[in-house]
This record gives sequence, C-alpha cells and structure tokens, in this order.
Amino acid sequence: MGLSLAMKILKNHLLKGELKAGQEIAIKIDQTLTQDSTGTMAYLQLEAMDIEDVATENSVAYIDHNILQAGFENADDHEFIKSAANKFGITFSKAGGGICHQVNLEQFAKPGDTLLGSDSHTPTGGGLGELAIGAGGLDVAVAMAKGFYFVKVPKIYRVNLTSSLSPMANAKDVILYILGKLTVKGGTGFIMEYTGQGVKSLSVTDRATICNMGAELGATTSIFPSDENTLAYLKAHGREEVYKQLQADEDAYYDESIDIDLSEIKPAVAKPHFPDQFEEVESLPRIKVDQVAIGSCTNSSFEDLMKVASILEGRRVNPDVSLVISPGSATILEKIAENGALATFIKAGARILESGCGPCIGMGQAPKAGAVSLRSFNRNFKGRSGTMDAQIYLASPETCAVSAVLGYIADPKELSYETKFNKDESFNQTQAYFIKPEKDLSKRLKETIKGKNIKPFPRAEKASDIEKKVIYKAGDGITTDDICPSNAKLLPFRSNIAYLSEFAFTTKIDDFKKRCEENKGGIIVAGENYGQGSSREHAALLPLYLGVKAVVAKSFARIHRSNLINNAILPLEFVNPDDYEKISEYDDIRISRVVESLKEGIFILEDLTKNIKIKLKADFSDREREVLEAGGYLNYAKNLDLE
Ligand code: MIC
Ligand code: SF4
Repeated sequence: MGLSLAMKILKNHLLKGELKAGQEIAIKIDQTLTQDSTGTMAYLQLEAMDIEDVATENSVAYIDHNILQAGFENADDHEFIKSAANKFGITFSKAGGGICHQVNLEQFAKPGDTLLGSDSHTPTGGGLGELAIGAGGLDVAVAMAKGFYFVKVPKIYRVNLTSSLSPMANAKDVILYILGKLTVKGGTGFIMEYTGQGVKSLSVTDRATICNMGAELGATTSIFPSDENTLAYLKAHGREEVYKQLQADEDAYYDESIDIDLSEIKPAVAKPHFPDQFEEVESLPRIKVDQVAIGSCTNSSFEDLMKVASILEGRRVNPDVSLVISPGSATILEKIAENGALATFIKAGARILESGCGPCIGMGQAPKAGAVSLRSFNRNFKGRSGTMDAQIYLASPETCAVSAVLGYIADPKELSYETKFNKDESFNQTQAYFIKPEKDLSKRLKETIKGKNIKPFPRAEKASDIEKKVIYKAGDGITTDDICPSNAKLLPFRSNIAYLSEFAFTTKIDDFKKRCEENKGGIIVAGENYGQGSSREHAALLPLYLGVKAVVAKSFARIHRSNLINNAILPLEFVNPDDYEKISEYDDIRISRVVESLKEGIFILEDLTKNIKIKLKADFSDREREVLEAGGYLNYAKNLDLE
C-alpha cells in the first residue's frame, strides 16, 4: 500500500525509530518558530543548553502576542527575545510584523519541510504542504539546539473533499462543521490529511484556515497537498523557487476517513464556550451582538479581509456594535492600505488594530460585561476574551462582517455583496520588521539582555514516590487557559512563574495556590481531555512551581501531556474511567514504586482516606520514562546527540 503525504514527509525526516502508528520516532526539524508569550521561557531554556548557534535551517522569533505595552514588562520580554535571537542566530520578527502563523505562510513555509512551533496553531503551515507541529517551549528549544523532535507516529485521518464551496461559505465553516462532527477530542492521535477533488477549489489561505483549527480537534497536525494553488500563492509572494508538487500515493493507507461535500457547507458558528459547539447560522434565533472581532491566525488573510471589505463597502457598522479588525501581517496591512480596503474599513466605522493576536488572546478589546462577541477566531473558551461572563461565538469573516452591519448574528446572504479582488495579486513581502541573524558568530551578542521581568524558571525533580493530597478535582475538558489563564493583565508575566502561579486555575477555583501551599503541593484529578488548547508550557510550569507531582485524568491532550513529562510531572490515566468517581478532593493519596511502575506502565494509586486501590496506566515511551527519571527533558536532552 502507498503512503499518505504526511507519512512521506515523516519518512523523509526520520532520524530514529520505526514509522509505525503509536511508536515514538525522532524527526529532523527544518524550521522552528516561537512567539513572545511562549518564547521567553523557550529562550531561557535554550540558553540553559549552552549552544552557540541553532541547528535548524531557519528559526524565527516572533513578537505578536504581548504587544500591548501597558507597563515595562512586555517590552522587557521583547528585548530579551531580541537579544536571544541575536545570540543564537535566529531571525527576529518585530512587533507589528504580524501573527507568526500568517507570516510563516507568507515568508518561510516550504512544502515538504518540517516546522516545530511553540504555539498550538503552528499547523497553519499545513495549508502550504508543510508538516507543521505545535509543541511546548522546551521541545522547541531542544529542536533549535539539536535539530530534532520526538513524536509518537500519529494515525492518519483522511478528509476527502468533493465539489466546491458555495459563494457565502468560508473555509472556516468547513472546519467548524468538522469540529461539530468530530468534537474537540476527535483528532487526538491523528494527522488530518485533506484529499479529493474539492481540494482544488480551496486557496492556500482557505487551506491554512482549516489546518489552523485542526488544533481545536486535538490533532497532531493537518496537511493539504502542494499543487498549482500552492504554486500560485508562492509566486504571488515571490517565493516560487521553494515550490514542490506533493501529494499522497493513489493507494495511500488511511486509518480513518470522512467525506465532505463542500457544496453542502453553510455559514455556521461555534457557540459558547467550545469550538465544537457547531450550529448553522440559519437555525440560530436572532442574537444581538455587542462586539465583532475580525482577525487572528485563523482568518486574517488578504483574501478574508477583502471579503470583509466587499461587505463593508458603502455601509456602516451598526451603532450598537464595536467592530475591530486586525490584519494578519504587515504585508497584508500594506496591501489593504494601498488598494483602499483599509479606507473602506475606516469609513464603515471599524476600529483598526496593529497586526498581531490582539483580542484573540485577550490582549485588549475585552468586551463589556455579559456581552455577545462574534469573532473570526479559533477559540471561545470561557474567560479567554478577558470578560468572564461574555458569550463568545466563532464564525467566518463574512458572517462577522454582515453581523457587524446588521447588529445580530446574521447569515451572509442577508446582505448583497460581490467580492472583488484579483486572485493572482502579487505582494510586496514586507521585510522591514525582520532583523536577520548575523552569520559571523564573533559579531553576535555574548549575553542576552534580561530586564527585571525575566525571572529564572522552575527546575523539575526526578520522578519518585508520591504521598500527597488531591488538591483539586477537576471535571472534563480543562483547558490550558484554565490552568494558566491569559489576558492583558497576566500575559506580561509569562517570564515570572512565581507571580503567575497566583492565578493558576482561577477560572475554576480561587484558592489553588493556597491549597498547594497549605498541603506542600499535591496531585490533581481530572476528567477527559485534560490540558486541551494552547501549547503554553506554563500550564505545566505553574503546577511544577506549586509542587504538583502528578495529574490523574481520564485522558490528556497531546501537547500538554508532553509538557507535563518534560517537567517530570506524571500524567497518569485511569485504567477504568469510572474510578474517577471514587476519589474526592482532599483525599490522601499514595503512589509507591514509581520508578518500577514507569517501566511497567501500570501504577497503583492508594486512596488512604477511602482505603481503596485504583489502577492507573501510562503508555510512556522509553525516552519519556528516561526523561521522567532524569528530572525533566532539559536534563535529558542537554547532552543527547542522535547523529
Ligand atoms: C493561544 O492561542 O492560546 C496561544 C496564546 O497562541 C497559545 C500560546 C500561548 O499560550 O502563549 C497557543 O495556542 O499555543
Ligand atoms: Fe495568536 Fe490567537 Fe492565533 Fe493563538 S490563536 S496564535 S493567540 S491569533
């Protein structure tokens, strides 16, 4: 049987292990990206690995998340990252240059390359046929230092697309539909590979939108073939020399498959508070909107903004709505400034933000209390907007723009418009925001610049026997936004774990830190898909700092599970998920024979309060076991060489 495209790329990059689903392999990483909210930690960790120069072909450090400078903290972080980029030979993309995933697509992504990024939406690059994977900061630091990444070979999920989208539907509606079908856990353990004749009808940025929200499915990554649309996109961005035609073999093997007829996709929303809460717009009651936000790495491309401009042309934003638009990159902003679309936005009464993540990560534009906010973004977790009781709906840019005019969540067909733009338009690839690395090592900085906001990161300890209380019993679907909340007030402290730890789990409980302090740490018990969402390693670093030794859950999200292991916190699963019910908060727990159990894969949890024993499992690879024994990935990887 032939190979899927994802398997072909994995095969070309295989450094160690066997290409069999479920086996851990090491792959060569061609490129890396970091952004500022995970980057400070990643560069502190890279620094701790004592290297001179990165091992990748290209590494880029973006400043795109924490760009609201309400105090010195974010600016200090930017300065540190800039100095680390200089010291280690990394391209630095200044604030204003754009959102990492959008800029990567425009300027760096190559069909057939591997990319590892310290951001869960790194798979956006799959729109261009790149195998782009999101990971924790430490995994990316190791990839920069050593050029490799360990990953369990995923299964491959074929998404077979037929026909083409109707004019009112957007690629966003396709991925919202898939999320509605498969749920936020549906892609766990899979690479989503798009095939079929419908692929041709989607542009690279449509494909990127779909790959972007593969992260919401929990997938390892998502990928499209590289074809004539890929070539057209690369040509438009002056990079046709990196084009390679890539596709799966005709008789490729897939573990799962789903068929989607694109012509049946209708404008849709994800309702509060999860991206899989799918509903077609036409079946919604009339929901008044207070805020509409267009942008984010999901839907801020030139094409998307031109669709928005066609809708806003000659119209005005509803008096009761605040419409905010953030273009994905400086390249796009320059283009819409030149072609008049920016003027259309301003005439319509939109608020224009600089190119960056902005409201998507709660960096400003928190809606009013109890507001309904409709966003072209990818996540609508409770509290993520900065307003705990806001109701966040996700939708396409077209649905957003039409709703901003009408004042309620509306189907694009409620307004007539004609999208006008030239598909072959060429872009002036903006270089003004880049600082390229100095090739001559002697001319590079010898020391990084650490302002007073940069604090040392907590160090892990070797995994050992545990006798602790259950300091928190959580339910299903705990996100990393719950474990380490992020908004304009907290993001400036991503390099200050001690301060950030005050806020651990505050979307759920007020006193997590106090509980940890009073009980000298503890263990967490949780339901399904623990740690879904963002790649932020901070969701492992805060518990590490507070003395959490293990998380016992029904299941874990991929990136967070790795982040726990990297920091030597045990991620253990119930053998029988019903045992979850038997444990109560504050029960005294003992897990003995940890070192032996790491090898056996079975752990016995003794609930001393209830006087019962519960079986737990952990399918650790040999390397993961060694990482836990070594007291974390940093200790393990520092002297490891694969070649
Ligand atoms: C997100 O969308 O949640 C973020 C902010 O981009 C995160 C990274 C972070 O928490 O810094 C992600 O997706 O990984
Ligand atoms: Fe930025 Fe939002 Fe994309 Fe995360 S999801 S990278 S915060 S735009």
